[in-house]
Amino acid sequence: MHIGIVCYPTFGGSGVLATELGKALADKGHFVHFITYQQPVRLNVFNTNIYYHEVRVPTYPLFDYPPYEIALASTMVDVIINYDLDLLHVHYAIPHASAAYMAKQIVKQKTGRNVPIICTLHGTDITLVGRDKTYEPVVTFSINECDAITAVSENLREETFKNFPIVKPIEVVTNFVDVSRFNKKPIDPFKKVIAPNGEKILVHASNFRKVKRVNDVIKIFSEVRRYMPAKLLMVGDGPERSATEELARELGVMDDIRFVGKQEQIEEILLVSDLFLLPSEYESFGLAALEAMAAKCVVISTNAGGLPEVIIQGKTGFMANVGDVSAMSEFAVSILNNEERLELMKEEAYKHALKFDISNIVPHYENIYRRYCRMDPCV
Ligand code: GMT
Repeated sequence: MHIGIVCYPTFGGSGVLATELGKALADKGHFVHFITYQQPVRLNVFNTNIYYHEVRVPTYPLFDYPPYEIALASTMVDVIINYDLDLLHVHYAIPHASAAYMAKQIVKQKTGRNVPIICTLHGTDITLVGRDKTYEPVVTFSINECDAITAVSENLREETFKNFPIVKPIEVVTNFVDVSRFNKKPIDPFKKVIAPNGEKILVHASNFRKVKRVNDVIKIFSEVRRYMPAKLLMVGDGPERSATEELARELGVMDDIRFVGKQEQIEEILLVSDLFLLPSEYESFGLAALEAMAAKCVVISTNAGGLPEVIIQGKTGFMANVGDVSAMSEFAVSILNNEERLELMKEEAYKHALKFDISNIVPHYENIYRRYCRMDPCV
């Protein structure tokens, strides 16, 4: 098949997922065309089946806000027609679903072809941004105009129906992970640099937005430090970073924390870590938690959104109510003090991650594509 993938090119979960999907589809022989404003960060491989089409947004002194959506729709039209795409798969509804609707109408008028649009809802496009009155009518309309809609968890599917008058079915296709990428030996010298005296290593990775409650990560770590020597790695960057650093200084734990910024090789970090902290206000799924599990990290998180669909309480990790720092800290201390149980849970986390392996999930997307494709069976 000739597949167009539209996504954000950044470290955010939706962009990571879309890029990994495109790479997997290309490995299976499909021709994959990424359409976005920058080379996606995880698109770090050479594959002759992968194309990248950059959306250029020409500026003009009149534009305080350059019209990205129009530039995106025009690029979609160009790629659909010139590369004879079978379908367009857009990730994150805003503004990709409405741009795709526009592109579809233009292609229909120009060529008579009806190009199927598949839209995957990822989380904040529904639970945060999309619900804003400023966007809601366009989001609802454009999602309803898609040929197929998918959500990354049962929870997100329910949230979508609860918050938007969607009149079409939504299929759940969960996030996935390429477990083989995480199934490696940890780099010992790297571990020694971070924890020279064999301290336990905790890690958090996110875009440091409010929804991630990054301050709770620092509070949990500060509690753990009261009971044992430990190190914390903070991966990523975003608006809450400086306030979080400030809190770490206030609590006197900054010397044991490293803010390492955005990292492409997240697996190297996860592989040397013991616990992954994710105290989010909401996660539609929690791809970061799944990647941690694939690297044999025990996850301590909230029970918000779709996280209970990913973590098995007491077996692969531990979940508490949003803001319950003391429950999450208590669990962290108790598991880090129990080497045997820690090792057991790491193995269980890995085993559970295998259920979400790329090989199990990508065929679901291919089945959806085939359903809407011109040819049957699609090639
Ligand atoms: O977590 C973020 O804020 C980034 C966001 C995105 O769309 O890039 O992630 C969302 O999509 C991921 C991939 O489907 C999910 O695993 C994350 O749970 C979800 N984030 C939220 O719902 C907050």
